[in-house]
Amino acid sequence: MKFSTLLAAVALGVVDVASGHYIFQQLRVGSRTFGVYEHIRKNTNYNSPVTSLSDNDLRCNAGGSSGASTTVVDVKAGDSFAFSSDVAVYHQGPISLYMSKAPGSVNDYDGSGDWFKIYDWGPTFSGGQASWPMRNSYEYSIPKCIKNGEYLLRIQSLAIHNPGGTPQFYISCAQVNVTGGGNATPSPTAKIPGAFKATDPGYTANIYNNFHSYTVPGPAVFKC
Ligand SMILES: *[C@@H]1O[C@H](CO)[C@@H](O)[C@H](O)[C@H]1NC(C)=O
Ligand SMILES: [Cu+2]
Repeated sequence: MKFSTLLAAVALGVVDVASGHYIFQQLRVGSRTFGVYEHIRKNTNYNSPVTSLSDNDLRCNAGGSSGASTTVVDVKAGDSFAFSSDVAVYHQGPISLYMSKAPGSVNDYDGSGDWFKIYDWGPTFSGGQASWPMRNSYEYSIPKCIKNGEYLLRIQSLAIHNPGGTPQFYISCAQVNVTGGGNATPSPTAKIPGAFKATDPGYTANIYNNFHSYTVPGPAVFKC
């Protein structure tokens, strides 16, 4: 690539300049902000994405198949929480939040069970322009109606800034112990991997060309 072409590509965000990207590394629950990787499974791939749609690392990132590196935090159903990243998210694409109930202790849970989605941040279209929710912190609340118990709480940034290239998944999982919940059985659910397909319109979208609508990949959001 000629240097001038490279500069143009960098300006458009088409090329990743550094090998580094970003990682969700900090959790807040209510007014309590925890330390880096406190209650979040520590990944082993620095701040790199997962790019294979069939890899178990899509669940909780590379190195995140167990909770050996961290601990569990009590959360009340309805509590607000937030995931923060080391640097603000700077790749365009949707951000989603998922949960999966551990069959026993969440520390030992590999995320192979059912996942339900609790929230999506997609693009906003205005005046022919799409804007994406790219920021440092993503806040939502634990659904009030879900059952008490231990869960993985997962955030995913699906980076589709490079149309034609392989989309990138930036993922972290927190370990939470829900109290004060209800009796709901969340649906729809999906397995990870499996929830995201190479043919999903939200996976293949070209955000720079005739981009007027967008469907976030994965199951529909569960609402209490
Ligand atoms: C989860 O909360 C329940 C209810 O307070 C408690 O009995 C249990 O020990 C907690 N589990 C963990 C792993 O903290
Ligand atoms: Cu990147």
